[in-house]
Amino acid sequence: MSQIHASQESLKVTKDDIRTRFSSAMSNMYREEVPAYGALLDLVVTNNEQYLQANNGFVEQLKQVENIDTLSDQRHGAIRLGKASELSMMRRIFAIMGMYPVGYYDLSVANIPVHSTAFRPIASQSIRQNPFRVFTSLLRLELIDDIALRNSAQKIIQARDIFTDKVRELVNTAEQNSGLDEVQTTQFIDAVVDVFRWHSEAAISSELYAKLLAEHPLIADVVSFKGPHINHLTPRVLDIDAVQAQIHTTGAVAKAVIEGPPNRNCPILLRQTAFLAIKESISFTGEGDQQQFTHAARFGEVEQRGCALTAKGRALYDQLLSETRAIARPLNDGSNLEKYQAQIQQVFAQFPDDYQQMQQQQLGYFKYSVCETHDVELTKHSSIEQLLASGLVRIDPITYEDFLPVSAAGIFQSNLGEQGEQDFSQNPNREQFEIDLESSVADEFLLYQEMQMISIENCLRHFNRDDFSSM
Ligand code: OOG
Ligand code: NI
Repeated sequence: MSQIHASQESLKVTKDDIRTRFSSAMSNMYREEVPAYGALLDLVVTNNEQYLQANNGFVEQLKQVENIDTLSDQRHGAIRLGKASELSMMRRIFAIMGMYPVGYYDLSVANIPVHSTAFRPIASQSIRQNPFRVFTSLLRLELIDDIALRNSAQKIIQARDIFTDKVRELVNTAEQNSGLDEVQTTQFIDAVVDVFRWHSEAAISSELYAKLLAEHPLIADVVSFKGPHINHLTPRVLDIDAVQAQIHTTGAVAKAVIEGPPNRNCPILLRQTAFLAIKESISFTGEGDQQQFTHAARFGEVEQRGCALTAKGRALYDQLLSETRAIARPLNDGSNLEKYQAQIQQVFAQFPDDYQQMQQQQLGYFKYSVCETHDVELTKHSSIEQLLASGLVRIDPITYEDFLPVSAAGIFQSNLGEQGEQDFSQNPNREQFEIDLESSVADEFLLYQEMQMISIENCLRHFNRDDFSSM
């Protein structure tokens, strides 16, 4: 009793700090385990420094919405889980770091038997402090046609426990005491990083591994191991085209095409590229099972983030992307890269490449803020549009914090080594996902809309308050 009391009173580490420490602990672990990722990080730091030095206007804009000093520390990661109890436990773990499920992604559209969400901070202040996100997928065994294989996979997953007692104990402690103190935080981060470590021994026989691999490499990746190894980490870059051209200097092989929108003056949503998964030798359980396989799962990625789009803007993006892909779909071997790039540039010319137009046409979400210098005579009760037009208020794009299903599918596929045509039969099951998660997933559009609304209200309050004399 007295022990519980003592820990309740000790100083709590904030969720934002736990997330930041966790993100950097994961990065250190991954850097040690996947050397090309370390080389990629170095490349990104240099690229970002050069870009910021050469683009002063951009620095000003970015400062309005983000913490410029930690740009090169910002990243996301991805994991793949096998069963509902793993997903709901992961939700509890991430909540301790201030990361909550946002969005539902159905990857079955790209013939990948998973559905996913992204755990991420939600409040503007928390995002500004550290936007670390984890793209989290749950395997959908029901999409395996071969019933015998489905049953064996299910048995293995049902029997496994990817969490240690220490993790469970600390999660319970955090939930009961509304947080963790300094000592507990260190233990928690160590214990959770261990969950995401790579295991070079598979937890199954080579015979079953081969069967799972033949069914789908992703199924083999989820079912075969003791834990859900982090399969990539992704630092943020400001000029992804420049980084793509240099990925080969890390010693790894770059993915052929950058996913997402084309290069623009006003970046939107998310552009991503990666180096292909490294091939790691694995051993198997069972007397005398000497079979050797190399497993391709772990890779490195970079992302360039731009303006979050409204539902209208997103519909336009989706429409233009389908138009492009109806004419040229990017092949993993890069053989049609030039044709695809020319095509996407041409089709996306229909998407205004200008923040003012994007704001006027309600295609993007913006943060409104009061300009520091203003000598125009103030009028009470002016609307936000009037304040904007008179230059008293500025707009800056709100950064997109989420993911894109078609891009995610491209990332999955380039790293699973699949070359074939995609089977786009949609099969979403958000309801089941939320049951398994034991929570609903937040609607990304509502979150951005709220951020925009709050910024507008702050401006209106600033200019339209009754007490003008004190300004
Ligand atoms: C996740 C791929 C999705 C992204 O950046 O779109 C992703 C995975 O391969 O498990 O991380
Ligand atoms: Ni990713």
